[in-house]
Amino acid sequence: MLDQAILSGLKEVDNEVFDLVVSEETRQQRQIRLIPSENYASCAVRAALATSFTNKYGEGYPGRRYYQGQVNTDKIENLAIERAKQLFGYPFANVQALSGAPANLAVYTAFLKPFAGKIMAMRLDHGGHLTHGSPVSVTGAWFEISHYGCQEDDYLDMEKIRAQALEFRPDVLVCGYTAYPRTIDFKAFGEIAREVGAISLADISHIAGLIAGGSHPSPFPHMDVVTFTTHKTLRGPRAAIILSKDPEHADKIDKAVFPGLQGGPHFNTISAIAVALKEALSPAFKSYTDQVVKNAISVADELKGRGYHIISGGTDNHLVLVDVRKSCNLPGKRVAEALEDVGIVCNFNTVPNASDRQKPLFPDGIRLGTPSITTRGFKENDCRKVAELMDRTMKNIKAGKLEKGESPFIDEAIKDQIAAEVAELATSFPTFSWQE
Ligand code: DSN
Repeated sequence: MLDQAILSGLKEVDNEVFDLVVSEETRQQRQIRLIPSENYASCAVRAALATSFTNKYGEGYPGRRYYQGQVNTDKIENLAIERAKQLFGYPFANVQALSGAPANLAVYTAFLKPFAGKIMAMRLDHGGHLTHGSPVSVTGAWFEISHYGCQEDDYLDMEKIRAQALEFRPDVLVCGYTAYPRTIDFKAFGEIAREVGAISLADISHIAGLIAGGSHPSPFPHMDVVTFTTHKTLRGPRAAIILSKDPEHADKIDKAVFPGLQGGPHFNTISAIAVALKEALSPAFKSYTDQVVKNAISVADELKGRGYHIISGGTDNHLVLVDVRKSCNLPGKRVAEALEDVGIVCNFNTVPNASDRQKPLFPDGIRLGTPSITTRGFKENDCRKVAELMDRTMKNIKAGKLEKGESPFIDEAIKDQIAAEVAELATSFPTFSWQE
């Protein structure tokens, strides 16, 4: 729960906001949250977000500011930088980018000529990100893009990616994904980038926590630059970090972040990053990340055993993609909405090798992740129970066209029964639990 002193201060001033905070807190306790990019930050991280560091301006970098009064802000930023370097092994870290999209834009700004640079990255519907050159993002409008995708077995083929890179000759080669359940071969990506003279960029937003805990191989020393949000598996505040290993690269990145793209950094957020990184350096964090992966494997195995089509046949990380069109002839959106109706919150999501009916807003799949439930203390058996509740829900969803306002459920009593079991399971766990 939030610090009671902060909450009571809020209640006195603004009841409307207070009520929404309490309502959201309750939702997060009562639901089983399977969105792989979400988590529960610790009380310490959230306390750091609410301090007087929010009152301070400080354009520039430690020791080189455009504002006076930096006696504490320089120390807090240096602390976050040192912990990021220690955790990920890179010699340079920028902790000012406001979130993942601005962090990626800063890297492109640092290394690409405006309207002339070339980026090669994963296509959005196979698990890339908007900022990896999607046409609806400025990264797709401002730069020349070549997208790669998964093969028929849903895995990446590094030889094909190499051949494409040799032909396209990107300035920046991007790996790192929002919906790829398998291990990323950073060594191979780094080698291809060096062969074609590109900067190698790993956007590890989804798996930063797993890498920090040693549950996924590290991009160091293979990738030149690494970006990541700090609030996903890493379990910090909503922010981003950019790592690099060459001093010239680090200088270009710093200049791109400030003054290139941003003004004053958010020191309350930077202090919360520092806290999250300290937590991630602890042995308990490694137990958490190992359990995240074990839990994801349990969800995948249980659903697979119940006949569901799991993309790539399983998972090596925190997420599971299910092709529900192939599994039960249902659209992803209807499944995600019905699951939310029983208290299980996931994403409807595009999947590779989908039917020709798949569209971004009407995809064939759902995306599940285990970081949040692992933070709560769920273990493999609990995850198998979650998969069983999902299976019962999906078997109770109507196929075919629904009339406007028509319930997607075949039997409302079954839906109510599942919803009660979901609430009981969810509330039997705290929202945050350190585990040894
Ligand atoms: N929003 C992130 C995700 O959910 O994967 C990507 O930015």
